[in-house]
Amino acid sequence: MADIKALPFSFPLRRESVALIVIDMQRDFAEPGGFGESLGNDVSYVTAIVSDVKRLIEGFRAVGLPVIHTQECHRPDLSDLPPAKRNRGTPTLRIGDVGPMGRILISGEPGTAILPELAPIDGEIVIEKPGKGAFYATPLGETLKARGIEQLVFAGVTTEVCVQTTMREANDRGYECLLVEEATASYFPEFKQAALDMIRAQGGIVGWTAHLDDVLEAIDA
Ligand code: C5J
Repeated sequence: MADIKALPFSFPLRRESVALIVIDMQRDFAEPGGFGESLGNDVSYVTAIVSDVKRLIEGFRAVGLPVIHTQECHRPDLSDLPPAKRNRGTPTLRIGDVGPMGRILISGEPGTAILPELAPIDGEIVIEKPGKGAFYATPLGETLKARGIEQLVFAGVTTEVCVQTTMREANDRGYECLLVEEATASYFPEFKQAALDMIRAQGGIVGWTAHLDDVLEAIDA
């Protein structure tokens, strides 16, 4: 397995300790009528990356490397939803309300599900997370430790919110983090670009960024 061509410099890939983590590729963020659209967002930015996220997931599966999925969601009784999160902004639908795809961002509801094209397969870890970061109030840290995972390759949405928050959490916990440019999206292209730039600035202060083809080539080497 080769190093991955990346910015700000090559990523020192280690087969025995790497996993792909796909953040929140859920119907609620990608499909018309979901939570993302209720906040006034253009969801086509998210649907545009689905084929590249799929290529990345299939690349990891093909060489037997672990794939982890996250879902931003809450308990049906909303006991893990702080009022400050539920009441933020002026969305047409709030978390927990009934929308066209069931209750918004509630565990088990149709809209909360991962897009069918990217659905986890048997044996893959799925982490339900109530926050933007995937380490907060979840078993992710213990799960990674138990499997000896020390490097995380990131994909998913949105770049500057749940992806970047989780990368920062992971970076502070000692993980080496790499974000795949074509496999992440924001509802605001300029925010995606800014997040990529700030992650790899100052010698990779949060982590590395790389292109999809370079990641696929390295894991297959
Ligand atoms: C947001 C996410 N943006 N997955 N969630 O609310 O980035």
